[in-house]
Amino acid sequence: MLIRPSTEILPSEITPEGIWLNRRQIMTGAAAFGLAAALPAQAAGELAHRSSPLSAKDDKNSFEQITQYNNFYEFGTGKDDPAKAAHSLKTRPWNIVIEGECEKPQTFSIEELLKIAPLEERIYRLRCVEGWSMVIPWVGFPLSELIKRVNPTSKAKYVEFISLADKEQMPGVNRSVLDWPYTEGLRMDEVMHPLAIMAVGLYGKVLPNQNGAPIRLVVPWKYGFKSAKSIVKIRLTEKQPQTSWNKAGPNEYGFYSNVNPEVDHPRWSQATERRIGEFFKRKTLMFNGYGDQVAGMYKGMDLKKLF
Ligand SMILES: Nc1nc2c(c(=O)[nH]1)N[C@H]1C(S)=C(S)[C@@H](COP(=O)(O)O)O[C@H]1N2
Ligand SMILES: [Mo]
Repeated sequence: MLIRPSTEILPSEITPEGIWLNRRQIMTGAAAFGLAAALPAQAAGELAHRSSPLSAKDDKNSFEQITQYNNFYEFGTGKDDPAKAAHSLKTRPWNIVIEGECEKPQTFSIEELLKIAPLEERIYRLRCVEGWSMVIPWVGFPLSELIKRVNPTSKAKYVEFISLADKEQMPGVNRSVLDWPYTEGLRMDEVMHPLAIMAVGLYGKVLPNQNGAPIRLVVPWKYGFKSAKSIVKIRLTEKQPQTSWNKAGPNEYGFYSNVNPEVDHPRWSQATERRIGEFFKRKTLMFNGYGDQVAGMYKGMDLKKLF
């Protein structure tokens, strides 16, 4: 067995499950030689968390599926590009600046963000607008808990989420496939909904870079593209913010983007989906199956027009 000194083990190597297990073996080996103290326990990437009654009962996709089949255009447009390229993302130091319509605009370090509220495992379905879906055991905390900290003013009607766009770390940002930085937006009631979370991990461990490390949004009743990755800025606004996908295709990607099997994408049907790992297609559920909890927010709205 090859035992490397701990300084040679990069954080980017720790995240994929196989490598983490490998590292555990390394630690066992190191302990046998009395070297365990040189390896901080935290480096294993485990996140203390509790379970949540808001988790879906669906079978989870595997760690491998969740971390090898991604959309993260900052690292390329291929499904396997993020897993190959996202090692160059530096996740420390990391801050989220919160500004705009709030009484207490402020900057939160990732260390502070990890302590906003107790971390919970939330097993959620993710439905990509392209027609595939997965079930992912996120670790995170309610987005509402973060937004409450800045005391939104009465003018705060929407919230804009802005991802990192650094050409040095993100090769895909050199190509103008989207108007960088990647931005998304939600209405204030959506932001405060208990299902909306900021995820910092999955499968009980720190978020792999390709899944939006160190912190990303997850809004399970909307198409996957609303769940912006690697967020560096949050802006509370009076007017509905622009979003990258809406700018790229205004008649294809609306502001709301609620999962809706009855409203087709102009180029394909949204009635069915393929769960990654399954052969037969499934019927897509209204609001991705979260209708009991979220439909009330859209009462009286024409969801064909406000898609
Ligand atoms: N910054 C950023 N966030 C992003 C994307 C992206 O390209 N850039 N892709 C979105 C899309 S289309 C989907 S389906 C989900 C995929 O999340 P996952 O790779 O963790 O499953 O991330 C979303 N968040
Ligand atoms: Mo997506």
